[in-house]
Amino acid sequence: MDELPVKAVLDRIAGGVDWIGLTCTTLNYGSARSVARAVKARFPTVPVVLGGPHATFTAEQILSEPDPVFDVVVQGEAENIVLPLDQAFESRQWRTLISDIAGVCCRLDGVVRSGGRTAYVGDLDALPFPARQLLPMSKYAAYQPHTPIITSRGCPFHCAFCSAGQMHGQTFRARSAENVVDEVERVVRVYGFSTIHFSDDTFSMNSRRVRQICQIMRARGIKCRWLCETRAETLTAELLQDMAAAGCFLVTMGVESGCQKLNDRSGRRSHVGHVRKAVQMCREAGIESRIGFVIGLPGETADTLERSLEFALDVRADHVAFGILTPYPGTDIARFPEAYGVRILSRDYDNYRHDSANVQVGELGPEDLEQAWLRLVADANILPGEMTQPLIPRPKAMCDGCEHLSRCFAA
Ligand code: B12
Repeated sequence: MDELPVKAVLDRIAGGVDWIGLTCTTLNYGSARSVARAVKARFPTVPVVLGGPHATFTAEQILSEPDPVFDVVVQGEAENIVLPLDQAFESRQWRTLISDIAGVCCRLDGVVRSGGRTAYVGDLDALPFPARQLLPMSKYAAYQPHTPIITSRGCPFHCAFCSAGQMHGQTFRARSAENVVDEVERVVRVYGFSTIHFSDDTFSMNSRRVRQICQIMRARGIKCRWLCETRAETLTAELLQDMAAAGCFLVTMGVESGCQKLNDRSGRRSHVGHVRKAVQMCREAGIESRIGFVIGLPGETADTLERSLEFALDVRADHVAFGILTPYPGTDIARFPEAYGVRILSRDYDNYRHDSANVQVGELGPEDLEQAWLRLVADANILPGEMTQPLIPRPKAMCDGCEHLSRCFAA
């Protein structure tokens, strides 16, 4: 949120640090690398560690780059590995000390060695809440009224375009309702946020837990609004009524394609009929709905694109979002593109953006997909009064010469 120029970051590091940790998704890997390069140039002996979903699936590739700027890549969840890493970095022999830790990928004697994956955190309630006190929270609160809270990890589904299950495992692990509401209460009462974004992949995977969360929020008289992301088939009319009574104002669900066959082919294991029903139930409960589509799923044709548009217009959700298929590392589409009839045109992650395509899907090339995206966005938007601004501002392209560390919102 500070949007610090790289120089300011370097000045902070000059205050003295033992090691540097960076996170990134695929889209901002380039920014993470630029920062790491600047750090290495000025502080060559400070170990620089990269983690996160992109790093987890491309660790060996990252450390094999010519002129590598990262010393270590952590593969998987980090909570149980940060302390051993920290202790090892106190020693000059840290490379040898860390090379046997599960989840550490590093270079030892010029050879890249991967220690596999970290163990998943078993008891999420045992983790402390995010250390918001270390961040300029008043700036976040001034920028937008909502803040994210993650209440679960792991996804039992295996959609070909998503890596969540591979990243956090296929077993759903959730924090208890009390623990979740404790964090909500702190965020509302201490930091003054009025809106919570439950950013879980599938917030209502366990409906009993969500009911408990709602009940405890009401019992404690917590005054806030909230939104969540989930799968349509996990919702019922009763659950949505409970959620509305506890402050839920928006539910986001994936449709992916209006053509069920495409969803089946991507292993989506959810029916478009569920979404139609869930949107209706949301409306009856007084909750807005937002549905998301992926353009360019395996099997996509001009005809299936029309089906998605028809579905988007017909189902009458309050918000509609379209994204272009991106073969993120770790997804089945990135690993086995031929099996899905997809050709990946670039594995250079600097070319990956949320608004452009780098895949050929059957007859549809990147330009076809980009044009389809523009047309569907425009056509879906013409519904009078149905579309509103996205809740989270869309990042603009990095402005020329911009030194900001994250994608620039100011342009
Ligand atoms: C909340 C969320 C968002 C939020 C905030 C993003 C953020 N940067 O935190 C918003 C809505 C802004 C967002 C946007 C996007 N997101 Co998003 N998002 C998520 C979501 C649902 C939860 C992230 C989270 O907090 N997870 C919980 C924590 C505990 O897990 P974690 O982040 O992986 O971190 C753990 C480890 O990775 C590791 N770790 C992470 N960083 C570091 C650093 C160090 C030094 C170490 C040692 C370890 C380490 O330890 C952590 C604790 O265990 C994930 C899905 C998921 N279930 O993770 C997708 C996910 C991260 N998003 C994804 C994508 C694709 C996007 C977008 C590109 C979507 C789009 N088309 O615009 C944008 C990109 C934004 C950007 N520029 O980075 C993908 C990333 C895939 C990839 N290879 O990059 C994911 C994995 C979803 C998916 N199913 O594929 N997203």
